[in-house]
Formats: sequence, structure tokens, C-alpha cells
Amino acid sequence: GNQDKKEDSETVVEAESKFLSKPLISHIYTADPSAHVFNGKIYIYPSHDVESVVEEDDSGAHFNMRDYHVFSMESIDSEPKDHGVALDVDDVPWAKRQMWAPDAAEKDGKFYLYFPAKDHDDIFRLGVAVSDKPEGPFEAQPEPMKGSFSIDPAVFQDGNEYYIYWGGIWGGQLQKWRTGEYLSTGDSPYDDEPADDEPAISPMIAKLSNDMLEFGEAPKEIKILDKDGSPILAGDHERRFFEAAWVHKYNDKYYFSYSTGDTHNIAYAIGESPYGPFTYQGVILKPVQGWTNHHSIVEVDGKWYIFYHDTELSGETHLRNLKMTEMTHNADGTIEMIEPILK
Ligand code: FUB
Repeated sequence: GNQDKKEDSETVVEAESKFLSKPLISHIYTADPSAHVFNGKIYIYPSHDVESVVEEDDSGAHFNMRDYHVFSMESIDSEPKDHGVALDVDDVPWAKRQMWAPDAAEKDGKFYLYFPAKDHDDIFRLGVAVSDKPEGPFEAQPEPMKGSFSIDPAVFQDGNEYYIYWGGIWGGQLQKWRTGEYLSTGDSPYDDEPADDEPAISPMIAKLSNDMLEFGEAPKEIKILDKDGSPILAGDHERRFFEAAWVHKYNDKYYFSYSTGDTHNIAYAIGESPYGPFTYQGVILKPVQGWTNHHSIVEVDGKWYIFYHDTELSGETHLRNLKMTEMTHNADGTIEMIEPILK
């Protein structure tokens, strides 16, 4: 009777106060948000999570997304507006499945959507799609970017130059490209990793071509170093790169941030050039609810924000919802650590 009701409402209040911020979007599941200011508005380019009949496995097959929606916000505290389907896997000739974390860039009034998907051989590639509007719809190039592989593209504009960062290990297949070719010695996503005492797999960078559609140079590896200058090792799961690269610039320094995957942090490292090397600093965002942690960092009206996701609405690791909170650079250039689950 009444006793039960009281307990129910207490549980609800407790659940609501456990998280630092509230879901931004609740009518569809969204994840991996890449936020930008274009034409004076905030645009968000997330993954669109869907219920899937594919069983959960370590390669992330249950993240079986098939399209993208773009969202806009008039200001940082306004409701995101859903602009509908911006790109569907059926309209990407080379892509078969798993439309994972995207990003977008603007150049000369055109908008470019960068996205990973598995091709018809089940190898992850990076694609580009083009629109005259930030919200799309986007028209995909018929082929993936030449020489592209793995997942999680992030494009960073530095003056007139645009750089694409990417890569993700395990299900993201980056460890299978260590020879420069796709080489899979087994079916497990853990195969082909370096030994624990070898340097960790590096995320990748390339300058984009002038037309924004291809790599403009041979891809290079990015070094993430310890404070003593030695590379972070593959066995150092608390600090090594896993996926979800993002770059922002603050006080003329380049901040490379990323997910540590199976230890679930968003970590960051600072460098003097877009190419790095980057020196490991610490954690920006502690683990969220759900396995994956994936963010973006954007400046809006002189303040910095981190967009991220958790699974507050569904409780399911592959059905995520976007969130956002303010982020602070300390006077010494470090970033104040955020605890997304309140104690
Ligand atoms: O959303 C699918 C994948 O999960 C992303 O590409 C990764 O970064 C992880 O969030």
C-alpha cells in the first residue's frame, strides 16, 4: 500500500540525483556527440543508437547503428532540435553496417560529415558526405576515403588547415593495421595487440586535402608520452589510447583527448603541434554509466563545454543518451576532473 509507494518515489529521487547532468535528448537514443558552433548555433553530430537483434560481443557488433540525425541548439541551455535523418547507410554505396561515431567540419560554406562504417568485407573505413547546410541531408561519396581504416574520425581546424584524427582498438580494428595492411591473425578483437611492455597502439592523424574529401598527406602515428618522455605502454590500460579522439586548442596548446576504453576514462594529453607528441596529463571525465565513454569539447561564448553520453534512460550499454556539462581549464593549463556519477 502506501508504504510501497513511498519506497518507489524515494528510489526515483535517488536515481535522478545520481548523475551530474540530465539527458539532452530522450525521443531517440544518441551517443558519441561531436559538437561545433556553425553559423552562430551549436550543432551536434552524434551516433544514433538503436535496439538491435545482433548479440553483444567484444567487437561491439551490438552497436548496429544505421543512420545519423543532426541536432541544433540556439544557445547552450536551449532544447536540441532534431533535424531528422541526415544520412542513411542505404545511401552509402560502400558501407554495410555499424555507422559509428561521426564528426563534421565546415569549409567555405560547405559542410562535411565524417563517419566510420564497416564495408562489404566487414573492414571499418572512414567516409565523407557533403551538404550545403550544417544539418544536412548529406550526400555520401561513392567510395571511402582512400587509404582509410578503423573508426572515430574527428576533424580539427587550425587556421586554414584541417586535420583528421582517428582510430580505435579492439572492435575498432586499429590493432589489425600495424603492418600498414589489414592483418587479422584470429577472430578475437584482442588478437594483434602489442605485448603489454611494448608501446601502445597510436591514434592516427592526416592533414585533409583542399577539397576535404581525402587525406592530403600520408597518415602519421600520434605519440602519447609519459611526463618523462617515454611512450605510454600497451599494458597501461588506465592511460593508453583506446578510441574517441578529439582535439581542441587552448592558449596556443593542443589538447588531445580520448577514451581509455576498458578503464572507461576520458583522458587528455597536451602538445605544441597538431601532430603531437602529446604528454599525458590526466583524466577529464571519469567513467559514466555504461561501458563506452565518448565526448567532444567545444567553446561557446567564451565558456568550455564537454558533450558526452551515458545510459541513464535505458540502462543498456548500446542505448545511450547525450549529456553536456561545463568544463574548466585551470590557471596552469590542466583541466579540472569531472565526476559524472555523483557520490
Ligand atoms: O558508438 C559506437 C562506438 O562506441 C564508437 O565509435 C566508440 O567511440 C564507442 O563510443
